[in-house]
Amino acid sequence: MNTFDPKLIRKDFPIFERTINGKPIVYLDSAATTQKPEAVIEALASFYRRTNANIHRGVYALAEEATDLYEGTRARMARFIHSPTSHNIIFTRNTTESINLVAHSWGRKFLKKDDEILLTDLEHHANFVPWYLLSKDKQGMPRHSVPLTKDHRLDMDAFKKMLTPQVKLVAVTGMSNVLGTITPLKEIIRIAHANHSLVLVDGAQSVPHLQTDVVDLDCDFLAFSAHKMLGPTGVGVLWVRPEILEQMDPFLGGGEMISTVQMDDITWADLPYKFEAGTPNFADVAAFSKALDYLEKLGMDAIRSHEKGLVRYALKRLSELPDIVLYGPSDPELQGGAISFNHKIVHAHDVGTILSEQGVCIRVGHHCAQPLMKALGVSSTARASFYIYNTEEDVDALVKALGRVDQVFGLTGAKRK
Ligand code: ALA
Repeated sequence: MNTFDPKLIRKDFPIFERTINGKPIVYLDSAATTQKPEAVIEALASFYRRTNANIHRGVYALAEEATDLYEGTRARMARFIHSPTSHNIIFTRNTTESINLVAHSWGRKFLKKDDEILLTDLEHHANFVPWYLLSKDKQGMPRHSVPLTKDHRLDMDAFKKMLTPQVKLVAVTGMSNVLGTITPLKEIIRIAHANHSLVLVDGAQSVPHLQTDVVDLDCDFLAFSAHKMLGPTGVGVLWVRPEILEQMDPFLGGGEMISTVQMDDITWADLPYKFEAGTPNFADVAAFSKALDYLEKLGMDAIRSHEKGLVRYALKRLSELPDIVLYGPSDPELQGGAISFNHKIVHAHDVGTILSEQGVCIRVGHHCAQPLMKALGVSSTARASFYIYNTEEDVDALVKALGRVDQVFGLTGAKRK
């Protein structure tokens, strides 16, 4: 595929062949999970049909083939995020588990009671709760949160002031799952490193949508999930700077992560296996490489450019609606493929339900980001999020369905005033 054409792309996604209540699916919830192309679905089915055997243990050909597919995805992933090495890429269940692994294996070992963790008001609970738990374990180790500017960007002046010498870790999202706000990661990491703070990036939303180069970024930890980037569910990724990973203690204990076990003497397996206890999700990891192939073939820059165009169009269309309040930077240069909004009169849950009747799938609620809801002064928002298969027609369908919300609530014409 040489030119980026979402209408052609859609043909690779079998789910768009079906209808709901006779209506085509307008899928605007890719920040929650993306749809899967035929190549990924087929790779998963084919793994079970033709290759299924447990990895790393068998000496027979089938097990070696399965192991090669699993390890092939690890190598493939290294290329995707421009990591010079792959032994520092760990497969987990999801972004949440990746961040918990860091809190447990690095945080518990290296952070002390008086150290501080700097978070931001944009964080998903996945990058909030593990640090809360760690702080409780460390007799109330302080955590602070960088506020937002009025236009819902990260307040970089506040960040610089809050980055005291006590801050040992900055844990920050690359892109807000609620507002789409893209954070200036390179600048944050440069400033944090000058302060001798490490940086964990929650890349759950940024890695699927933006070109990610761990060397250029210079982050210390990067966590993200396969299912938000065309891959199967149940696969998370954690990239750690090798010299840090080498010093970290195991997270889960069990089979596969040991070298030798005696009653009172255990030695750990080499990296990355020390951090992959038990039978991993090898079938889904094997299929994940087809998602990476698909994204790489399209090109991450082309994906970003497509989403920027969609966000620009959606912001324009939504801002023309009199009862819609938009949150986020409202600038496609600073905003990834997610837009949060509320109806001035109708609750987000009602909006979501009426949109669903029109075949439009959006997410409503607090989006696992309650500190952000508090900062915005709302309890919930409606969120439309985009990916490679979305078109301007999907945005038009969203706007039309919002018109239906007005109709249902009798808010058309003079009644609105
Ligand atoms: N974190 C996902 C979302 O924002 C589930 O929808």
